[in-house]
Amino acid sequence: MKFNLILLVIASFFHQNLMAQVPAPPEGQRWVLNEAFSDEFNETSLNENKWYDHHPYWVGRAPAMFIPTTLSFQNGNLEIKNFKFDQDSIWVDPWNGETNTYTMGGGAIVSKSENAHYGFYEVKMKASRIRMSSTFWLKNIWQGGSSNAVCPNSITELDIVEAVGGADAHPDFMNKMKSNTHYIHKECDQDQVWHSEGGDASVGGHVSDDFHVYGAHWQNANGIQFYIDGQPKHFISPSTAESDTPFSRPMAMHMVTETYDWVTPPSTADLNDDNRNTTYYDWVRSYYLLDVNEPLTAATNNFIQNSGLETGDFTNWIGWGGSPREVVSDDHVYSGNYAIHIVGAGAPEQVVLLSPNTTYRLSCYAKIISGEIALGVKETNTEETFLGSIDFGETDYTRKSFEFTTGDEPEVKIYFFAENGEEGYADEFELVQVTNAPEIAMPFEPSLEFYETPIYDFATNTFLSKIEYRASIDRALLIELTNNAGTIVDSKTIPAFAGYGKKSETLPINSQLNNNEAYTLTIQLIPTGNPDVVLATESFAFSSLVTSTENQLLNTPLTIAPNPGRDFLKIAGNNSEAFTIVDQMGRVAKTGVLDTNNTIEILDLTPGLYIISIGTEKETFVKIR
Ligand SMILES: [Ca+2]
Ligand SMILES: [Ca+2]
Repeated sequence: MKFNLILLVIASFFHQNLMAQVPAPPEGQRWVLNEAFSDEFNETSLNENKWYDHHPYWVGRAPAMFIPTTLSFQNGNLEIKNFKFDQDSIWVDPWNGETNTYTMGGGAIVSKSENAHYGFYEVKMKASRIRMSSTFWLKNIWQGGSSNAVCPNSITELDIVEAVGGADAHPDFMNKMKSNTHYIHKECDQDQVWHSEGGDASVGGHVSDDFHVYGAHWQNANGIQFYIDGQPKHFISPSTAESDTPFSRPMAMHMVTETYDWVTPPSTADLNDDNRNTTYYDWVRSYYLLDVNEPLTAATNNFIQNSGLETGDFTNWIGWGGSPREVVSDDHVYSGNYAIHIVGAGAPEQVVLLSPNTTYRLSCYAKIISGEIALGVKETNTEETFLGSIDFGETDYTRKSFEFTTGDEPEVKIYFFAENGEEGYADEFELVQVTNAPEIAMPFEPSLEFYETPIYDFATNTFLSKIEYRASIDRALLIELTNNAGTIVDSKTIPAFAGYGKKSETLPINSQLNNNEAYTLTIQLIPTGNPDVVLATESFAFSSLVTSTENQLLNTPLTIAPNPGRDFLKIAGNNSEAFTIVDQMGRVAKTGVLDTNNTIEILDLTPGLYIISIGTEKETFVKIR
């Protein structure tokens, strides 16, 4: 049985976070910074570990060629300053033999990693005011590296924002966040076909007047939610004309200024005007979702071969049973083109050689049609010594992981085991050695709040707290119950790993709460091992209504309307009955007898939360101003 102990919220429920504009994470997960696609641009030169200073696959759309010298760093911004060439440049495209004349320089920075996948991507940008674009987008290349490497073949492109600050003939590009999705499809020996779905929303001003934060939550293969300055705006479902899961492949990140074939190129005067010719990027930040209780580890090799099943078959895998046990290519795939499908009893398995007496983390994405399917690992010796496992029961794809430590035997077998009657899918298996990641500061100001009212469970004498927190580095969370006198009744400390997370945590109470005593449940974000420094805090004050004999929060509740109320309460009860109203500290605020209309005047009560008792019945109500 669960009872709600609503009582009084002392601290504010809502916090403004001016640094990161990420949407709230799902319960049990947290947003963590995706470093390969994040940069504050506060240095004096480009971080060459992360970025190309040009486009690795493209010289640019004539007449603007990508030129590294357009890039510079000033005032904490990356600037791309477009400019007019002293003389024209002729360039022959080696791919198609086309000759183009280039007359001006644009700029491009492109991520060296091509592994941007589901997550949140945002840029703080001020567009130039010429007829060239200021952009932020993700794109991949043909699978296999060229259009004919495999067929059918595809490219996906996610244009988060394309602004053209000087596009007088196309005002939408000056006032709106223009977004697009392209699925470029090519059948064997045929021309490529584009399937595009776009969307836009008003920026609330001219794109060249101010910096704005343009964000996109790439949720899954079928949907992207776009944001302007932290506010959700348009949503795009990419075309499913060629694939049920069109946006499943990872991409590279691009920040680029271009000329378009549908906009007259900028004038020389515009290109020479330093007040108009520059696009400014203050920062770019990217995040992905991780289990709220999983520490960040340094990137190490994935020991699982064919981990995403992208060979299209069980290459490198073994297994037994399954009816069927198969590699599928349908809308049950998590990413790429293939995933595992298993109907129990059976298990796809893989033998992996690790190091002895070493700690590893095994994870995969899975979704379950029926039952609970276990991802596990055991030794390959005859005893098949069990090393660890985790169960999946989620009907939507969820990533789960667990750690295990090898014994003296370095060879292990991983499995995804479905019992009779169980069915599920799995993709993106990962087995990595656990080593501490270098600590990075994430752009999250410390914050804490209860995102749901704490619940007291009588059966187990525990509090359930639903806690939302933000932490720039790994921190700890102190959960504490104190009584009226400020004495700690019970407390516990848990990790709050760097990021923006939502975790559900229980606090067992080892004593009986006293009837009508005031208690406070407090949560504090603290540096690990240092409870004397409080980075953020939030508390709930409440008056326990636990009676020692009945062990009940409330007896049969009364029917009260309106609740919250301002002037009168109307009670479903008998007139002439006596009532008592106490405040949340247990103090009597009003007593009386129900009138013939069963109403009670509450005009004289100060706003807040009260408990009314009539006979053996009790109920809480809120008096509003
Ligand atoms: Ca900056
Ligand atoms: Ca896959």
